[in-house]
Amino acid sequence: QQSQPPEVLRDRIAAVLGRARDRSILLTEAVDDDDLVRQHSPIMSPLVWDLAHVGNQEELWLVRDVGGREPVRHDIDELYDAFKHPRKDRPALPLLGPGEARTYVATVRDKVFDLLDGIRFDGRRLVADGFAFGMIAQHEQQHDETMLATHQLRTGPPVLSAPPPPAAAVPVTGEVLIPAGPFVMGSSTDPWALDNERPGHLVDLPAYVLDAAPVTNAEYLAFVADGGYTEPRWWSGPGWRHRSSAGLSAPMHWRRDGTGWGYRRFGRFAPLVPDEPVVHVGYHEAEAYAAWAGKRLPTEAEWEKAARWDPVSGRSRRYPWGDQDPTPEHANLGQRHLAPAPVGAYPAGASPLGVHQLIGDVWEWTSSPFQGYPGFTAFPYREYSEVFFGPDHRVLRGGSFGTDPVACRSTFRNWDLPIRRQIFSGFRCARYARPDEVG
Ligand code: AVJ
Ligand code: FE
Repeated sequence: QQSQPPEVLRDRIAAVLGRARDRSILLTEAVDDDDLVRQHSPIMSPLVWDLAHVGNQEELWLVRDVGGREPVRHDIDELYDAFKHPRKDRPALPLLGPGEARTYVATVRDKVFDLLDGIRFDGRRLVADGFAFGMIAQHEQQHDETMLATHQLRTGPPVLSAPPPPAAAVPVTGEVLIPAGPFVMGSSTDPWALDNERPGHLVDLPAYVLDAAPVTNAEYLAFVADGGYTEPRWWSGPGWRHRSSAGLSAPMHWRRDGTGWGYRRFGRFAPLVPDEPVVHVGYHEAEAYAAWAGKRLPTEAEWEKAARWDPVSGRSRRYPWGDQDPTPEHANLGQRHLAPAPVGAYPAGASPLGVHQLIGDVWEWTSSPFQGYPGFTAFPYREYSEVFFGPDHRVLRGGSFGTDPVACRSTFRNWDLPIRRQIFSGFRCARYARPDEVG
């Protein structure tokens, strides 16, 4: 990507920071102060922790590091260091209260806009192309998505609302053959790509077949109805042990009543929409479904090639549809809707080979453990990615309806533990191409 004139970059930074803050405010003003300081699940922070943590990271990286300014609240760094206190312990900490947290984040933001005014986007790598500002906007949006997941976990009457996602516009079924050959995975040139997306490198893949769309509720329900959760042969050893100890029998938030299956979504109960991608499944469940279907999960390289590789030019692009930023016609992103859209709702977002809804709707589990690419170097801090490398975490790709476009592109890598399902996670299946299919 080309460098932009500084005034264009400054406006873009102001826009993405502003959009993130509008969302943080929306998510934290939707509930009362009691609710903000309460822990809705032991695996989530109180919303007020996320809010002040977002401000603290912004203070550390932009106010102090980039701007060289005096600390705003040096005394609270330790409280908002995610590595110092596990989520379950956060409610007992002497956290900033709701009013203090709001004042704090606003004070930090004022200083950031002040220093943004006079900045030159050159010299240090942290500042070049506005990287640190992009990183902080992505960080706030990632926490906004986490706060949205906390909203989904809270009980009580609904406080969030949004128009329903668009209906299916085209039929999308079956699988797509991705021909053998190399493609560029990751990026060394995307200015706001995070450290774990770098460097760009060639990956050569044999031909494979990928589902044209994420697995839907109707498809997943067939697995449930076929006894998928009571049949150990579909599950890995650790998957079956977790299924048994946690007593899993369906995706998180699913409920069965007299008339059939439905889900509780942001405080409302609704019948399952059959052609909507399944959401709130863990890696173990995705893997078991794929085995039941006679398939497997894609590797992250397979997922990324389908989402970037242009068969005409051979080039890797930023999104399945090309290099243009996502619009509401391309993908279900940015919490515009509070649900994934049915399969076929985004024909404009399909890849040239006809793979749909790779971006938005649901994060997609891949079979890949989270690792650094060849030549990886942590930047600017090891605790963003490097400390999570290893076999414990699996990579998720593509973003969900709760992911902002600034934190979503075909190179973006998310990761989580295989048991996690409070996130907006779904999946699609893959398989190796048969010789007769490759031709
Ligand atoms: C990339 C979503 C796994 O929320 O744990 C936020 C992002 N890192 N603050 C997370 C993150 C530091 C991270 N994920
Ligand atoms: Fe964080």
